[in-house]
Amino acid sequence: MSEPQLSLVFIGLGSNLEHPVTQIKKARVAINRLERVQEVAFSSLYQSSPMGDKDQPDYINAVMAVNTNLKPIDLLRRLQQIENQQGRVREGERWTARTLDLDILLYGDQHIDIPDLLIPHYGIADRTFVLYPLYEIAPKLDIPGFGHISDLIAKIPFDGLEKMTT
Ligand code: ROI
Repeated sequence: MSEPQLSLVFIGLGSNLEHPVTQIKKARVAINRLERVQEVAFSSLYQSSPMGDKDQPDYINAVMAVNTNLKPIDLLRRLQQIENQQGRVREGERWTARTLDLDILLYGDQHIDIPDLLIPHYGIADRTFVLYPLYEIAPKLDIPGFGHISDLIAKIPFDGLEKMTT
């Protein structure tokens, strides 16, 4: 049987616990070690104050582009394993601090709505800390159902987001 075709996939990375910059860099290495996943691009790191509960540390975020022929659900399970390896605790955790959050933002031009997985990611169009790093590595992107990334960027000020130099 032939392998499924390669898709270009964008992954959002976020951390605000246990040395967030190190968490993001470790996650990049771990994603690169996955079979059938190759890095295409990696954005700068961005620092921002938390969206949601304000009583938690600032976040570090980045976006990574990879080529993969893993099925979306298989990629999701592998990313969850990496989150768990990096000490993520999954209890009553919505909107609270985390060592590592890996979200599949886009999977080619596919629209996916299955349990555990909604793609494009629901926050893609209005989260500054997702949109700006995504724009940095894919300024010509068309986001299925949302439109061209430059139009989305134009609606969201680069507010409270700090591009890091290291
Ligand atoms: N806030 C910021 N700035 N960055 C995140 O990655 C992030 N992730 C989250 C919530 C708690 C919504 N807030 C965030 O899950």
